[in-house]
Amino acid sequence: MKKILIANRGEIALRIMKTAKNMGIATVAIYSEADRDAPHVKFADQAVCIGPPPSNESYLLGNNIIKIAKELDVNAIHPGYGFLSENADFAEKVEESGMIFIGPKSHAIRVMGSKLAAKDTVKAYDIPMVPGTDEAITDVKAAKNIAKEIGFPILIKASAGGGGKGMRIVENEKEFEEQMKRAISEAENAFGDGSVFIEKFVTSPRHIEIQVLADKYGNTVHLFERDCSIQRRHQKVVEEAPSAVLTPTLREQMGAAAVKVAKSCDYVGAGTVEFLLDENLNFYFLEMNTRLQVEHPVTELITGLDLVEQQIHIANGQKLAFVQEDLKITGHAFELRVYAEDPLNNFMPSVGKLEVYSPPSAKNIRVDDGFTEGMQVPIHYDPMLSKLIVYGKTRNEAMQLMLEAISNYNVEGVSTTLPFGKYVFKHEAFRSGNFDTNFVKHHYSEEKIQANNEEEAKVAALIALKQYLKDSGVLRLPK
Ligand code: MV4
Repeated sequence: MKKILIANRGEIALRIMKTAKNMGIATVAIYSEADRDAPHVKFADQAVCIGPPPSNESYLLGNNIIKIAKELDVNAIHPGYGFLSENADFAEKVEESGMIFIGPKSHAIRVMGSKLAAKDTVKAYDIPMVPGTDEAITDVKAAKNIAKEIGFPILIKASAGGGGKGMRIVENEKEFEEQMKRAISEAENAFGDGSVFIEKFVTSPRHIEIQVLADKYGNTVHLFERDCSIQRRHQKVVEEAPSAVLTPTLREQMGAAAVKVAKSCDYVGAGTVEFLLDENLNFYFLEMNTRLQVEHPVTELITGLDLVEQQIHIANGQKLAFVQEDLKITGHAFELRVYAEDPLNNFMPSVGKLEVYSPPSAKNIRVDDGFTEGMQVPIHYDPMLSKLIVYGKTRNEAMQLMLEAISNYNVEGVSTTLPFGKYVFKHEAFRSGNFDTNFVKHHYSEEKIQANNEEEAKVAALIALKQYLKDSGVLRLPK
């Protein structure tokens, strides 16, 4: 592999290019008109403008991207996350064009892109699943009877959904038919596929996902878990590895289950198997994400592996250089997603110019970003500014470092979710490890952040006053 094209933008494009450069592989960036001055464009060996700012006129135009790649003698395309990363047709076309798609085969993408096909595929592998139906519901009456058997609340999920899209909670029997009809028509409209199924609603789960790596020769390992329970409206906010609640035995069981899920669809490359973990530490398979994920850095820090390097080796046809027993967890890592959003105004996107942009820089702090001072935050894409990632020997040490890193992160010109992150990392429920996916709903309000800020403003004012009184000689403290 001599040259790869990165079919993405922002921090992940830059992240992938850095590894490629380290490996001596040339890089091609693509960019929309909104991203002319973006770091990923400057960092690449070559860069091609592919169209106007809207994604569906630029980053989502697979055929155009493939054409450009061919013209530039590109050997492989890395899709990053989002955009075309889980588009089976795109993966197929890349390979038909004689290039390598850095990711799994289209078969795995297709199967895991359908929740029902995924359930069907893993069926023979003895993977624990939430009680529910495993076929699309056609008969609402029959489905209601099943729901009664399972017990309310139940969750209606769209087969073509994922990441929380197309889900509906039904609290009781009375609502069932109405909600079911709505769910089907919504799925039809959103995904062009009205297939829905039901599951028992696990009310206070943790969201645990297992990173897997598989080469082309049937060797598959897991790289332990990430706990992604701190979410806001299905948007992950904080991720950590390892989880504060997994025992070594449970870790081994979930890891083994994840490897089986990967094998069930002949998975190749880096992938993630999502599970729910209930209060009694029962785990259930949810879905598999067939891409490199946003939160992959926490896994890199605790395993010492570069996941992009692994993806490239695998895509190149190399055998995994290690077996499961070679892998171990060292230390603890957190990732905080920093968004250009206002946590004091319902997380409204806060676009504008980064008048000041100064991320922290110190040992065991990693900032994956795609911005520099003076840049405009574009309105056309995800408003994530960066990922603030820290590493420590212990969970406590890493939490402490995160708080320091947040304090040393200066952004002016746009609002950011940094104060929200600070609130999380100071919260007792989070610090103790005693939290689930309802953390934000239960513990967060704008007033609380405001109170946090005011408390700090008071302390800062008192310190300034004391200094002033000292300097002016009014206050003399005994030695
Ligand atoms: C669930 C669930 C509870 N019970 N399934 C969310 C993302 C998608 N991958 C699956 N998700 C969930 N599936 C059952 N049977 C809880 C979640 C879930 C969630 C649900 C509502 C509100 C916030 C949530 C955060 C994480 C996971």
